[in-house]
Amino acid sequence: MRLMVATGNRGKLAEFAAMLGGSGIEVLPLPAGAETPEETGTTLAENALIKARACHVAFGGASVADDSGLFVDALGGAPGVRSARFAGEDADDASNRARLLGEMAEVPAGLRGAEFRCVLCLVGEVGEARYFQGVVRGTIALAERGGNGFGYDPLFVPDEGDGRTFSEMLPQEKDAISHRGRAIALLAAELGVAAGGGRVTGLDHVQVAGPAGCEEAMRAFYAGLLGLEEIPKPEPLATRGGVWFRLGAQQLHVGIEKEFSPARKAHPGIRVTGLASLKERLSRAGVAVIEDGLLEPYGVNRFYADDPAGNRLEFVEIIG
Ligand code: ITT
Repeated sequence: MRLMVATGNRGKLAEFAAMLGGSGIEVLPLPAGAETPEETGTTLAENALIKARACHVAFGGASVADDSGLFVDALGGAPGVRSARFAGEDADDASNRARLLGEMAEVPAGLRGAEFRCVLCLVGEVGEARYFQGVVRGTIALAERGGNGFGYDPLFVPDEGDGRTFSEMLPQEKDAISHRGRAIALLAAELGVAAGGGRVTGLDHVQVAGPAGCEEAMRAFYAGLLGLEEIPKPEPLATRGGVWFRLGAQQLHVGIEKEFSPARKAHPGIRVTGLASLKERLSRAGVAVIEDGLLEPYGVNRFYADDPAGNRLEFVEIIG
């Protein structure tokens, strides 16, 4: 599949290429000389649609656009949708950062919270639009640090990190937790590919169990991250809690237990192709991967990871 990324921002394009390259999706930049349209929307989603739609109309085929911004608590959510033009119509990354530092000069350490938000809009072959979102929380540093990334990266310290700014991280470290990385992972799942390659083809089985209230986290993990298709609850079980997914010819039931005991961990086996890239994708999303490697003499390559409810999953690649 070919996917044109409707952006004039080289930093964004590099992140799309890094995450989707090798997945079987051919990531194309805008043709030389092509420009993105004026962003007249008032929300990230409206602007993402404007850019993706214009690209689809001009060049045909599937197009994706990203609209993103930095929302700073102490500035009432500014610069937000106007992040690219924070320092004025001729702003560039350096002048935007300088203005942000200026506005934050008097704001004490405990009140420097902020978040990056990203909305991707995918306009498919026949013109239908689908949206994917990602958010990352953090704080605004007192001074710029680091040389990687782009935009506000030298000033953004993610809460899930170790105190480094995005610019001090390796690109793959940023992608694993960033607003765009999260949105691209959801896009990849929707397209049926692992961000980084591979496709979940089917599972053997089975019932896993989680504590009350974990449904959304389990859905985000199984549907969002693994890309499994959620299906309606089977009729006789319509009143029972939980979420169902298709597993090849069978079904996976993620049950919600009132008195969940982590000691009752399930151990479902999940057959995949592209095991290495799935492992990479899970690692990028912060899911601990427990290495096991190639088990002779069966010729079975496998690894284990824990889902949000603590169920240990076995991912298996049958070779040959
Ligand atoms: P396109 O519209 O051509 O995609 P743009 O840079 O104008 O590129 P936006 O309109 O979405 O993109 O504006 C996003 C602003 O937020 C821009 O100033 C970016 O530098 C900044 N930004 C978005 N994602 C970022 C990230 O991952 N790291 C740092 N800054 C980011």
